[in-house]
Amino acid sequence: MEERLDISVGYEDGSPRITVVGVGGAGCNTIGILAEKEVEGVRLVAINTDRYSLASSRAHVKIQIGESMTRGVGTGGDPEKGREAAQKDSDKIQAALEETDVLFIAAGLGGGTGTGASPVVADLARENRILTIAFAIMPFDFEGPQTKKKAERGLEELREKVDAIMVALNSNIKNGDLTRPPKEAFREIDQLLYNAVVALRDVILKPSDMRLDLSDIKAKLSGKGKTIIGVGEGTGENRIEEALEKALHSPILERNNIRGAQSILLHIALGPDTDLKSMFSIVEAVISEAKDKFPDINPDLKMGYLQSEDMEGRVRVTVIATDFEEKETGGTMKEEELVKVSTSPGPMSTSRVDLPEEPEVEEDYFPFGPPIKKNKKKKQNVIRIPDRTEKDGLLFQEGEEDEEKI
Ligand SMILES: Nc1nc2c(ncn2[C@@H]2O[C@H](COP(=O)(O)OP(=O)(O)OP(=O)(O)O)[C@@H](O)[C@H]2O)c(=O)[nH]1
Ligand SMILES: [Mg+2]
Repeated sequence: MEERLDISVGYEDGSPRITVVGVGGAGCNTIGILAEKEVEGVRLVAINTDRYSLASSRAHVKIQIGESMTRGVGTGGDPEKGREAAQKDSDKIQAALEETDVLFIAAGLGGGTGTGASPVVADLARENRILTIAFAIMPFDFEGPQTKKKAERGLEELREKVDAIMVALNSNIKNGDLTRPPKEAFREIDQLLYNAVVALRDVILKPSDMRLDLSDIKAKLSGKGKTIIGVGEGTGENRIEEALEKALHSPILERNNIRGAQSILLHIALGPDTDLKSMFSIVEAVISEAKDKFPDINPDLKMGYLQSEDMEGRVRVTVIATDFEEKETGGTMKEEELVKVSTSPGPMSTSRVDLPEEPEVEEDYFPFGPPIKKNKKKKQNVIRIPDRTEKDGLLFQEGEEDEEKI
């Protein structure tokens, strides 16, 4: 197999360097969305034992590992073989990581290559002091207890070796629209990785009016564990609720809210028609959600924003939430304290991040996993948007608050 190890490939001159590595079958498939959409300024690396999977990859750099052990056909679900294969070819992986500042490792867990080789990639990244974010995809329930066990072990190992981790659940695909073609549904998972990578790239690389840079990202993510990187875009009258809903409540991630997050990085892109008050209502909604059930925490939030003409009528919210407090100390906020936000995009939506509407499903529609409950009613997530800007000019003050329905 022809391997391209030109290490300058994929990056923009003089900018922080982002590398996305896909490991194993699922990892290589998932990074495909970045190649397909021709994301610039990001190096794509495909690592696999399976030469056939690599042949169809459009990554900038392709690395076949463990040829002598697997003869190019995968590990047959053996993580030990996956690990050994990566260790044997660690010099190639090391070369592909050279000069990287931020690394994403995408892998499906439960098989051999992704589960066994991705911790080796994480070790190499750590040795090179690269900020590393893992994007782990957990198997479907129907793949059985052995696969689940392998995946869980792999997840624990990976968690210890990376700075931050996003966990997507294949099983959650069935919470979406079941009448979609399967490829479209799986793409929703790929889209989460895409959103996270592009969000980080844009936050770091694109000029902003109030800018966040690589050191902000490092400070927020280094050694932080569970992470949510959410991006949402809204258009028209309800653009703020729509953008927040999409950024904060992914139906696919293991964690679909930012409650308890003590460290938040927020970037808001807006047009001249979105006013300061609206911008601050986004900040406060994010803080409110983090404090929901965790009234004692005081999230540390760093914000950047970009105002541009081409965002007229639109708002894009990027939230990177980490450092989750797990022990709840309070109840959920009362209904009347919350602004309800429908999960469906508004009629004018041209959003980049197309999350599905909550489907109407019948009990036995999906053939896998535990039976799905009837769900005729559209679920509503809630986001609290308090507003104190007019009253006392203090945005982050504790205490009583008005509420605004926008
Ligand atoms: N979302 C998504 N999940 C996938 C895809 N392919 C596989 N998976 C999931 O990822 C898990 C691991 O599968 P693979 O990535 O094919 O396995 P591998 O890492 O290549 O390991 P071996 O082939 O056993 O060496 C599976 O149990 C599936 O749950 C994919 O294209 N998309
Ligand atoms: Mg494979």
